[in-house]
Amino acid sequence: MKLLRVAVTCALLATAGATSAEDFKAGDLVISHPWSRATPAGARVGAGYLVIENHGTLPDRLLGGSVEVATGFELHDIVREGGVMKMRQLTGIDLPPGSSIEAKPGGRHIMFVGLSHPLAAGETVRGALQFERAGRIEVEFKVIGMGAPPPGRSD
Ligand SMILES: [Cu+2]
Repeated sequence: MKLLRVAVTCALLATAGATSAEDFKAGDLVISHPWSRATPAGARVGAGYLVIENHGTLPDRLLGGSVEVATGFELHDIVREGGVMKMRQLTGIDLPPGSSIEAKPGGRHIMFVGLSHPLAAGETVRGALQFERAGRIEVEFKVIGMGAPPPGRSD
């Protein structure tokens, strides 16, 4: 029954989001549900989350990207250092053939550094991801409210 409930939830979400493209495809890569969270006034950084699947037979690698609302775009991981959780910048994220990676709160994520304005719920952040093999893929991050549940899968 759990599976059924998940399927129903997904159908509802899909209907609710029917007006905005949530999947971005290029070659063998599928990028699902890019999203971001609203930021408090004065915030200089925001975070981006998404799922990337590599359906191909060759490896690829996410190298970075850009967004219109910030001067910097960084890939981060969260690591424990002496009992303290810290963000660490990554030079890339590997996408082996057939793999799927998820950037999500508490784990790997994208950091928008030097925001030109605080991100507001309902806003769309336009940008692009840069891959080693697939090249540049344009995406849109949907900004949700500070307490809103993330879109897409939640496993
Ligand atoms: Cu970060």
